[in-house]
Amino acid sequence: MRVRIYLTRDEYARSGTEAPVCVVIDVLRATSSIVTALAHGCAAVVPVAEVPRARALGAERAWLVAGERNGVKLPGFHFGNSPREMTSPQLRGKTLVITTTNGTATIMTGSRAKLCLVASLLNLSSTAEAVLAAGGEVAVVCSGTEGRFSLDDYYVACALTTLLTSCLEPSGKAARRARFILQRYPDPLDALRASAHGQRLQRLGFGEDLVWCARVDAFPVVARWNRGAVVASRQSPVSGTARLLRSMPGAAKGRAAGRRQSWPPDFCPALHPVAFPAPVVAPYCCP
Ligand code: 3SL
Ligand code: MG
Repeated sequence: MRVRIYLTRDEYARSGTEAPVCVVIDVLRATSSIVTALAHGCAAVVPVAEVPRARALGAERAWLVAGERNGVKLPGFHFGNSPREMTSPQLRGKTLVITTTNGTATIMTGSRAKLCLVASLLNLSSTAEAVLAAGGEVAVVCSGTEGRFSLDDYYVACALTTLLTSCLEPSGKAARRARFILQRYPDPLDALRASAHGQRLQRLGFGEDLVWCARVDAFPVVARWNRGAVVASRQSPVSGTARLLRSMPGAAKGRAAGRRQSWPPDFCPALHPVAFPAPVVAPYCCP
């Protein structure tokens, strides 16, 4: 397995990589919102880049519509882009169209890969398990903010790649950098709060969204692109890697009231013999 982190959508697009697996991250807030919606029974989430297109699809197909520009809900839309809105019973069994500043465009770019997964902290281990099951070359794509590096997305990319390679004793600069970031922010909420976009969201009054988005493994959902929409496949409760990853100290319990998580967990060599074909040695790199 080869894992490479792309710091922005443009960097990924320019690279021309043909990695068969692409994991898209916009933890604040598009991918967290999509994962939350799917975890609460939404049948499919259709990401679109443009506001008029979202509006038109909503009207033509009687789909629910969500989205933001500058962080704020768009006029006439059913929902903004707060993941906490995505628990609404209105979404159960329905299709939701969503347009956001960055995240939805990044998903569409990543959707050209054979397998495109939508990741957040909320579904971190589930995503890791799906990636391990797929194997091969993996592009982890951070949406970034306004075309630039964004700590919030990079933190999730580091957490994911560290999980993926934890049993492989990764060496090298990139792996060390990822571990450094996780050690610098043992609590994911601190990383989200420290990021420029996190600070902006807090100023806009969305501080509680950061708390929501920081809950590691709150939902056992694999969110994957399937013919024009993001859909969920729920994991079997007995599946190998996810169960092992979740059993790691502090990794899985989410953010219980007032309890600080210990993250990253101690990476345990016992993770090595998982239910998948022996993990292939992972050259591990990022720019
Ligand atoms: O850029 C995006 O896709 C959004 O998630 C940004 S915001 O958090 O809704 O402002
Ligand atoms: Mg973002």
